[in-house]
Amino acid sequence: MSKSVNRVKAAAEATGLSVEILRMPDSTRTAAEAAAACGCTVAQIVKSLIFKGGETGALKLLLVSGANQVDLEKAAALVGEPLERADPNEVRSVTGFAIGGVSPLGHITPVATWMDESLLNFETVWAAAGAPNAVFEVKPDALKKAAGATVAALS
Ligand code: 5CA
Repeated sequence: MSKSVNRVKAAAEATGLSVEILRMPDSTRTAAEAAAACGCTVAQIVKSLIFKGGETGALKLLLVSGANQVDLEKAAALVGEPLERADPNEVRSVTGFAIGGVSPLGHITPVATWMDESLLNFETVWAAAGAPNAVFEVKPDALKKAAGATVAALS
């Protein structure tokens, strides 16, 4: 397993969450590809979207269902500053993950995290595990706890 995938596993285990990381034969880079590979609905895919605070410059992680778009006004109000899309190079240097494999867990630098409440409607969801073909299945409440996420309406 690659370093970044190992980091996801270690971060999960450090919070008491045991995850089985699957390396898929096909790409899981996008929510649609991940859903096809995992045999679940797109809505059960957790998008790990990195935004940048317009005032502080700090990166923020928003966990959103693959079926939903982030409502940036709602998210900015929760985060407390305007949000802009983060630059892929900065995403990689701060989280240690490339776009398409950004995981909710295991960032090199801690990133404040919010989770869309709609994800809690599912028995399980699937999230990226640090590579564009690596995923894990998890109960949404367990993901919330492991990621230290604040649950809110983000979409
Ligand atoms: N592995 C899947 C989920 S298991 C995954 O990572 N999906 S994702 O939605 O979280 O990651 C892709 C997201 O990266 C896209 O939805 C998009 O918001 C973002 N993205 C794609 N290209 C760029 C880019 N050039 N700059 C910043 N963000 C990007």
